[in-house]
Amino acid sequence: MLYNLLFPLADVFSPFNLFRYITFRTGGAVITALIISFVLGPRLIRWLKKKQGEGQPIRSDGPETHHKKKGTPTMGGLMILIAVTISTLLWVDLTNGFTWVVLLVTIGFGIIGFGDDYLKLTRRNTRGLPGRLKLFWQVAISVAAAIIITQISHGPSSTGLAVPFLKDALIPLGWFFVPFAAFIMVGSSNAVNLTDGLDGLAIVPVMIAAGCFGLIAYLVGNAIFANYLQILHVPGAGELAVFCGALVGAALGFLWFNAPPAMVFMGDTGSLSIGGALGAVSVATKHELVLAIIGGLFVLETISVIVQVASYKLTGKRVFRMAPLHHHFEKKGWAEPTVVIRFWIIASILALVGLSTLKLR
Ligand code: 57M
Repeated sequence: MLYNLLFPLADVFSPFNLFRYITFRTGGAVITALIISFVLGPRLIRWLKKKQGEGQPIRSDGPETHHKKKGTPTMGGLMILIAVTISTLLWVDLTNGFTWVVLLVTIGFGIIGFGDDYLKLTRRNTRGLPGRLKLFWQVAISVAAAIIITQISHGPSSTGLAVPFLKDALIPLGWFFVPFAAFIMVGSSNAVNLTDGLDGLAIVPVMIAAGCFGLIAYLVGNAIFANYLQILHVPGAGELAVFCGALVGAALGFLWFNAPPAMVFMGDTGSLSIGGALGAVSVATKHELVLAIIGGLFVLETISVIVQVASYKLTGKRVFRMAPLHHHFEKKGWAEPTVVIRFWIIASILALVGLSTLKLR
């Protein structure tokens, strides 16, 4: 909004010329979201504790170390959603279509997650919304977002799949791009959801991925940089750097309260929305497969569940002591912070590999 209001006045007051720069507005978005999180956090946590009484229902069959978490409030994702939305709308060019699509997915998935958390809290169980209902609405929102993205992207790239490490490799998917893109958004949403099972475990890899995709969006949206790096140029995608900046700031702010021992959990309100947001940004910037690398920790956690459930159903035997993967290491006796920090290290290494695809081609 500030861009739309102040940049046109740059002739009158030259410092307003700063608002033309995506880098400046991304920095503003990071700081604004961080401040909102710090100001809102304590108040929201007090309100959630008051409303939720016993807080997040803790499963009895989970790791013994989780039983002490009883009473921790959930739905802390509301702080992330509010900070990201306000900061993005304040600093982004409001005429940018990609931003509105990504906000549609972020808020839409957040509402689904809120419904799930609300039912868990009111019914005092860990079931929440029926899985099929959650999936239906996630698919509906993702398909709508995918169609809009193809409409606002231009040329053959709008329904093509870019392959990392290969220059000019664009696999034409035609209309199949829509279900593929929806799969990316729903998949990344649920992968972050599965990963969010230890204090700080999901939010830092989300922050790392958002930072990486902020850089990717900026480069993809800039014709000169895109040409130099021989990556697909997507006009208008650069504004998503502002959204990613807001997500980084909000995630950093949330981490202050989710650091071990967590004062609040983000809930499905947070995990479904920020996972879907990363998926939507990766689709808009034509870097879907790079998300699988940068968000590789989320992929590993999801694969561990698929392998565990398949093995148990087929052979009656478990591959891991418990899935997702972070619980396996808890069961091996690793302390929770040890698991979390080592998973952060893995996420950081995968992010560097993912960013290398910008140059190695
Ligand atoms: C999402 N939710 C956490 C919190 C967070 C198919 C199966 C793998 C599904 C999976 C499952 O239930 N996933 C749901 C994970 C839960 O966290 C809440 O959920 C939100 C995220 N969606 O924001 O509100 C618990 O995680 C802990 N937590 C923290 N700190 C945090 O910052 O300590 C979360 C955030 C919280 C808290 O204890 O209550 C979760 O783990 O449920 N199921 C599982 O993950 C279960 N695994 C399992 O059943 N494995 C089986 C089969 C099915 C694969 C097996 O290995 O044989 C484990 N989770 C729990 N108990 N809670 C193990 C059993």
